[in-house]
Amino acid sequence: MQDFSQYPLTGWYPGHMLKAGKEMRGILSLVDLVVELIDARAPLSSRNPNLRSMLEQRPFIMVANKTDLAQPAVSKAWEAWFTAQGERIFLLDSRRIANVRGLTELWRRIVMEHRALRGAVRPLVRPVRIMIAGIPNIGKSTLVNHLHEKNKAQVGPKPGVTRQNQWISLEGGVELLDTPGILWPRITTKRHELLLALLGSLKEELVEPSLLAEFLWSELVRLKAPVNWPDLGSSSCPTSITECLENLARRRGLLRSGGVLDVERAAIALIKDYRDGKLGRISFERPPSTPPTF
Ligand SMILES: Nc1nc2c(ncn2[C@@H]2O[C@H](COP(=O)(O)OP(=O)(O)OP(=O)(O)O)[C@@H](O)[C@H]2O)c(=O)[nH]1
Ligand SMILES: [Mg+2]
Repeated sequence: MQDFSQYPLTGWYPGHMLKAGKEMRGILSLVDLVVELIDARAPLSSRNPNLRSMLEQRPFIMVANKTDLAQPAVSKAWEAWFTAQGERIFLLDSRRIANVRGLTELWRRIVMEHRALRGAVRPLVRPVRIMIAGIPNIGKSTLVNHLHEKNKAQVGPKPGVTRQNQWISLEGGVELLDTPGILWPRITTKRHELLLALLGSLKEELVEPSLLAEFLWSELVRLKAPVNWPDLGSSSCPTSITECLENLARRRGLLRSGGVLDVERAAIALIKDYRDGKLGRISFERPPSTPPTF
């Protein structure tokens, strides 16, 4: 595995996340269920390590989102792995409405079961309150909008779109709380940070496209991902990032003045192709003891 530890960490943890994290602690006492969205492509790296300690006995479910960008067999293996650890997990492509149906009913049921277990005798007369949490750009607001026919939450392909908590009432006695995406104060390895950047959860300007493209290429090599290399101008998996970007620049006609290959633009194009799903479905993490499936 290529070593990226020589690059400094960005340490991105802006004020609005600190504030949102504090608010989340306060609001948790008001909610009946916490739903954490994680990224199906990297379920461990996209979990907030601090969230569990804040829950205080509140029921909790993970939703592995963006499954359309992950390898289905790996996502299934993750589902089995988390379930074996006693965690509740649901696989989701939150842009597809059919997959979302039934989700709130499941959540309601979990809340009712939890209340029954804790000896609640009276039925809940107020709406069930559900907090949707997770890292930036993971799809929280997209999911909330699918559950609410009027698309109330603002969404966008960059981190930090939602800046404030927003309660959204659904039919059937459910209130959803859309929250701003938050990271945690200390991400300790550059690899972890680059992975979050690739998933789109780090502010775009913080990581040079050339470095992010190199990280992506090194992951494609590590995972032996079945990329259609000829589409990117290489006959097979290139042996260096330079070769990869030069071939891509040549293929796409990305030139600077004087006919020099524009590898900077090629880096941006490679990242975009990946994020648009054009390099195929790639899972960056596999459950421990699961053999690679490529
Ligand atoms: N491929 C794919 N894209 C998705 C999915 N869900 C959401 N997206 C896209 O991810 C981007 C971010 O979605 P948002 O719903 O704004 O994410 P968020 O978690 O609310 O982000 P913040 O408000 O910044 O924390 C958008 O471009 C969505 O279209 C999914 O299941 N698959
Ligand atoms: Mg949002």
